[in-house]
Amino acid sequence: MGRQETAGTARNGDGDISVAELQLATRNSGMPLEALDWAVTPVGLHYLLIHYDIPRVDAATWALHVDGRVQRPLTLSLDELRSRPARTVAVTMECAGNGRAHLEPRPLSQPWLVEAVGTAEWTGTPLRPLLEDAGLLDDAIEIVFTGLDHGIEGGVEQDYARSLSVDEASRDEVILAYDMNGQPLLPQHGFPLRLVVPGWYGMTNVKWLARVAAVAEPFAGYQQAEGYRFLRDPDDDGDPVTRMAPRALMAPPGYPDFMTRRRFVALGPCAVRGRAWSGDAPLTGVQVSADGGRSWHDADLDDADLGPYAWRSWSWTWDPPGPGDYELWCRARDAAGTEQPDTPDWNVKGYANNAVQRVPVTVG
Ligand SMILES: Nc1nc2c(c(=O)[nH]1)N[C@H]1C(S)=C(S)[C@@H](COP(=O)(O)O)O[C@H]1N2
Ligand SMILES: [Mo]
Repeated sequence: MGRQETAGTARNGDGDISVAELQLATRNSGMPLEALDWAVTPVGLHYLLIHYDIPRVDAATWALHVDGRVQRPLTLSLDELRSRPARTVAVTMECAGNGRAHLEPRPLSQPWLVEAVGTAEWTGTPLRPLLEDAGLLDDAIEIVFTGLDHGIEGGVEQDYARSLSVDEASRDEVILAYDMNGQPLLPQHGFPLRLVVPGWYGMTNVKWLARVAAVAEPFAGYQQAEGYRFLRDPDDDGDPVTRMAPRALMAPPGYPDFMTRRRFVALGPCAVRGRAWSGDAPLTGVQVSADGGRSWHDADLDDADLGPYAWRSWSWTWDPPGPGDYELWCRARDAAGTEQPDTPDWNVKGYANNAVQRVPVTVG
């Protein structure tokens, strides 16, 4: 590392990935795009994003504290949480930094291309009844969720923590999850307990949860007030990052070249498949282009089998006019009228870049 770099505070305009970025990229793995073939991502293929270190937690001594502006502070063991009413929700989770490495200049942080996504069946206990048992005081406006992991970011030493408004935290689908795809959470996914907020970008889903606290003031912690905001310039306050923008991804067809990952397919009709989601509004369509966005074709979109919070599969048959080099593009749109842009919308920290995926393919 030639110079000291701090994630999210510096920019790299020269196009080269630095050792500091590589160091993040080797810890935080993406979902290999061929795993789009699974409706529910096998746990080991789900993407990972860990800001600091993975805490080692002893479930026998761990407890969740529910306190702050409540009438009755609660302390719950993992067994007590598991004996409460349970709910399973299929959720597509995507890191807010997905797409960051395609931005120019590239914001310095985890350099995702498009692979920071996965879908899991999370089982846990709904949060709202727990807040009701604790009894929120009238002045409670937000709930702060704090993890056991600790580090320094933007010069601030902190426990990883995020907040939600009482209204958002009280939605039916918000759960405290202890199982992922029917198995106890793995250490890297937040064992023994994590928050799951369907529809929101990944940062909301606090792992290694230790404390749920009601507060009477807007939470001003780093991950709320400094991180995860859309900034046009570094001095901006910016709007908070919240729900996932629409995105379609394709499982690249054919087979890859090892180094470039360019795809090779035989001449003839080619099935192009993928999955698409939006955290803002229901999906209304997916389109594919094989000519650099000049013409678009409607893909078939499957039923929302996994429920409203998970991706849907799509497919389209491509009949290339002849041998040669092509680029396949895909894009999703949702009922809020949002469609993926051809080119990225740049912001200082590189969030929510949902520009269309481009897959180079050679037809032979
Ligand atoms: N405590 C804690 N929770 C966390 C994080 C973290 O670093 N610490 N990373 C967040 C981010 S940025 C993302 S994208 C998701 C990733 O969840 P996963 O690793 O299970 O896919 O967890 C979120 N929850
Ligand atoms: Mo993230």
